[in-house]
Amino acid sequence: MAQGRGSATLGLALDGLLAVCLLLGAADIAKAATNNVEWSFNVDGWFRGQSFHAETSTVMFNYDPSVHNVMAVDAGGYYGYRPSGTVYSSGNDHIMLGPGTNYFICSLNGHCGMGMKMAVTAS
Ligand SMILES: [Cu+2]
Repeated sequence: MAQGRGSATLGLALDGLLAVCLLLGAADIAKAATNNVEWSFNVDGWFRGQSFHAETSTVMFNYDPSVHNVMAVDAGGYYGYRPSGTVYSSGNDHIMLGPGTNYFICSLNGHCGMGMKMAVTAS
């Protein structure tokens, strides 16, 4: 990163701005920290149009673990229905969202191809 005269002052101003943003976002984060999903077919788009805070927002996946699971995959796994990632199978999985797009599928019995997948973007 290029640094010139006045960058220290700019840095302080940005720190202040960041603090204000964090304060303004606090109520929002508290309200939206946990997002419940009834994990089943056609859940894709459940959170469409909503914004999430990476590392503070979580998704709680509720489902019957005898017939479904949750697998965190990359974009290739999501679009290609390729099961390769971390598997969650408690039926009550609480997963923290990371920055960027978080992809989830059910890896059992071809369910991903039947719409049991979800992409959630956090920033
Ligand atoms: Cu399933």
